Amino acid sequence: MNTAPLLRVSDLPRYAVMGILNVTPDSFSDGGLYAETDAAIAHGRALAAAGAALVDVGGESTRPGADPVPEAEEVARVVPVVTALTADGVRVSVDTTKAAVAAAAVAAGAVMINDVSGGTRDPELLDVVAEAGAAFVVMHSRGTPQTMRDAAVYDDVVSEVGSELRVRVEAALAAGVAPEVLLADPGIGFAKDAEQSRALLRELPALAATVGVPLLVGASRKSFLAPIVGDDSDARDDATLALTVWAFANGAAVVRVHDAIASARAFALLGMLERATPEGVAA
Ligand code: PMM
Repeated sequence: MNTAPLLRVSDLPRYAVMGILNVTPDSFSDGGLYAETDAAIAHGRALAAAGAALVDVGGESTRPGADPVPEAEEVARVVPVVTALTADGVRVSVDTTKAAVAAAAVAAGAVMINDVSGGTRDPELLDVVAEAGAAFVVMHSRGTPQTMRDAAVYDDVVSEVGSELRVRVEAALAAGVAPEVLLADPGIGFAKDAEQSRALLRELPALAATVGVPLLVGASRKSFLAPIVGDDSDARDDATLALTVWAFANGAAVVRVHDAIASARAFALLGMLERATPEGVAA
C-alpha cells in the first residue's frame, strides 16, 4: 500500500498540543457539554484558534465501565463535526476503535485515527488506516473498558508497556501503515493504577526508546491527579499543564489535553524564549 501520508508526525510543530473534543454524553470530565453538534463545532474551532495543532474528536466514551456505542450512532456523532472542522482547515484526529467509524472519519477529512485499543479491537481498522494514509496513534491498554481495572498487574510496568506497544507498532507496520505516521501512547489510566501511571510518566525517554516511534501522552484531568490536587477540573487542569511541560521536556511529540488554550499559550511563550537571543526574539 503506497498511499501518500495525509499527515507525517514530522509535519507537526515541536510542541504539538492535541485538543480533546468529546462528542459523548458520558466522558471522563467534559461529558455532555459538547454533545450538541453545533456546540462541538464551536469548541473545536476555539481549540484550533488557540493554537491546538490537532483536534481529537471522540464519539464513544472510553471511561472504565462505559457502555459501547453502536457504530451508526458513533458515526452520526462524529462525522458532522469532522466535516465542519476540516472545511475550516483544522487538522482533525478521530478517537475510535471501529474500522467503519475510521473510514467515515477519513472520508469526512480526518487526517489521524487515535485508537485506544492500539488496533486490537477491530481487525479491519489497521487496513482502513493504511489504505487512507492516515496518521495513527497506537495506544496501550489491556482488556476492555469493562475489564481494564483488573488487568493492571505488572512486574515492571515501563518495560511491559513498552514491549506490548512495540508488538502493536509492528502489527500496524505489517498492515502497511507507514512508520512516519505513527505515534505510540502509554495509555495513562488505561489498565494502570495511579502509581503505574506515574512510573510511565517518569520514564518517557526509556519508553520511547523501547517502542521506537514518537510518543503521544494523554494525562489530562485523569484520576491519578485527584489525590494530589483534588477532584475539581480547574485544579486538574493546573496539574495537567505541569504534566504537559514535563511530557514535552521528556521528548513527547504530542500531548492530548482538554484545556488546550492554556497549553497553547504556555508553549507559544516557551517557543519564544527558545528563539530569544541577546539581540531579541527571532521571528
Ligand atoms: N484518553 C482518553 C480517551 N482517548 N486517546 C489517547 N491516545 N490517549 C489517552 O490517554 C486517551 C485517549 C480518556 O480521556 P477523556 O475521556 O477525558 O478524553
